[in-house]
Amino acid sequence: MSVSKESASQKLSNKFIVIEGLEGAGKSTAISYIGEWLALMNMPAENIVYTREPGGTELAEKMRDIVKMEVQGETLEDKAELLLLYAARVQLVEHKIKPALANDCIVVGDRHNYSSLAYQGGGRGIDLQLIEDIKQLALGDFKADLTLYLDVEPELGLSRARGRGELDRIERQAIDFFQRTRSVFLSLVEDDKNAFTIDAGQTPELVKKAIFIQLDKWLASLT
Ligand code: T5A
Repeated sequence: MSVSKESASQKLSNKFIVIEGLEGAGKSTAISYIGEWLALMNMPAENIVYTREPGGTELAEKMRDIVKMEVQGETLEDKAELLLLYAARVQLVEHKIKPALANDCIVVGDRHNYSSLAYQGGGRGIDLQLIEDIKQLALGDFKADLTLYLDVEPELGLSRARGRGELDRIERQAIDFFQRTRSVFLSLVEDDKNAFTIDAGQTPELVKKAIFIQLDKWLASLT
């Protein structure tokens, strides 16, 4: 790579990287690889902030609990779910992500806005334009500098997620829910020059290699 490590860490300050993907795509695993790559770039550990969505602040974590919760005799309406996800996102962006970026940190997010378009738009079937309008109201033009989408067949992702423990309310949806979700993820990435697909059906070693290649390319493109 042609960028010196000193200038690499400067270039990476104030950047927001997001990992997206279906359940069991390997997002948590990929985030640990990003941490390794940032260390290779001499990014000080105290300048790296990790977030997850929904959640990441005290109030946003409470909203996450509601999104995941099952209550006897009452279902969470799809639009209520969507609004909770954006409420949690506003808390996270305003209280954690923006302050960290303003403080010269790099933020690495486990999911962000594309998850709502994919799951609530693709999976639940809520109009994508309506979601875009809510996004604009909630976050304005705020968005990730780089999105890495880990693409996996839903069956494979869910079998990995199952191996990790019991499935939650969203994870128990039928397979075609995840197929619709995946297809929105793929079309979002196709239309976004700052988003890239990583084949997450490969071995962890190959996924790591693909992520490093993509991060090196992205870094080289930063001015
Ligand atoms: N949601 C979220 C919405 O509906 N809308 C939104 O706007 C947002 C933000 C979040 C839920 O909320 C929904 C989506 C989700 O349903 P969560 O608990 O955060 O819930 O769930 P996930 O983000 O899906 O997290 P998972 O832990 O299920 O998936 P990961 O992080 O992608 O997977 P990971 O890294 O934990 O790996 C899972 C297992 O697979 C293995 C790992 O070792 C682990 O055991 N693995 C591999 N195995 C083989 N080959 C590889 N390449 C592997 N990579 C990982």
